[in-house]
Amino acid sequence: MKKQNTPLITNIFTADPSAHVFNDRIYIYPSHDIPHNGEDNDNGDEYQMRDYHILSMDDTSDEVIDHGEALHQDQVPWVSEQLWAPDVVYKNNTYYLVFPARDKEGNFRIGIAESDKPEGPFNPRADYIKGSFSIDPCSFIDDDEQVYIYFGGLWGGQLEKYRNGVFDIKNKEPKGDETAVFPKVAPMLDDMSEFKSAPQDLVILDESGKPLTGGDEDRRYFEDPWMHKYNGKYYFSYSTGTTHKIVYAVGDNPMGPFTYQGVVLEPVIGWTTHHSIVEYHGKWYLFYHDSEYSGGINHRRCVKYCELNYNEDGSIQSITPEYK
Ligand code: FUB
Repeated sequence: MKKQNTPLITNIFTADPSAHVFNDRIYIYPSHDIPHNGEDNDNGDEYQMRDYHILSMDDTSDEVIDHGEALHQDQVPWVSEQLWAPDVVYKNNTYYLVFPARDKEGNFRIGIAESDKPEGPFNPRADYIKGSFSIDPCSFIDDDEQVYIYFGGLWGGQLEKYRNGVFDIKNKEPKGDETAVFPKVAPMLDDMSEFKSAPQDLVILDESGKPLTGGDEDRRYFEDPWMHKYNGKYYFSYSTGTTHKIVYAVGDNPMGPFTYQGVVLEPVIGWTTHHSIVEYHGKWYLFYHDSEYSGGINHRRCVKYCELNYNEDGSIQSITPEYK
């Protein structure tokens, strides 16, 4: 396998890795950062991605394959700009690429593109998923084959502007003791055409059973949802945004509620942090990104990975990125 904690590829900048095992290989579905000299802002305007490249690797060599362009924004009728963090799910003998982008009105939506191969190319649907909004879709398939989409991101991702699925520019991020904005979850219909039911809050509780608050920036959800199962429990992990950590919560039901547990990954170089967790040949791995290779430029990120370990009680051993 490629050396851990080093960029998987450097021919292009990549971020937001969603890793899955298909056909005995690890496939990584990242965003493709475009270098430019524009300024960073809280709206995420610096993240100007226009296409997706799928990567793959296995444990027989240290080669990482860039499979080339798998989907471009010009192919997607409903998209105006910003192809952000994608994910993929395999069902119905089809690989469904689930991705966010701004629609023609400038609001983030979530679309689907299909392929019969894990690396694409992917054929996009003409319209986004009805009732979808915000960013960072994670598509999780449970043991009973039910697919769930988890999504949402604050600030540029517009999540705090929605209440019950309705956008209002006046809605603000909760502060102090106000209940936090939660990520959303929706089950998909079996044919993957639409949400089976309207997106609902994925509630995250503290150790005493109280919903996390907006002021609790070390623990409240910001963006980057990921779901995996370990020893029969559901692990929901995510970025805390302003405090730059990947943290996790555990639950017994994929629709929640979840109880906060601890830190998966301490802050990396760069403002954003984003991850996925995958099992391959009996070991668990964390895929993440940082801006070390570009000298700290927020929108020039590289995807990396490292091993992830559990304690006997099922808790995750926190990882601190090592920089020279
Ligand atoms: O890559 C653009 C955005 O940055 C993603 O949607 C967020 O998760 C953050 O990584």
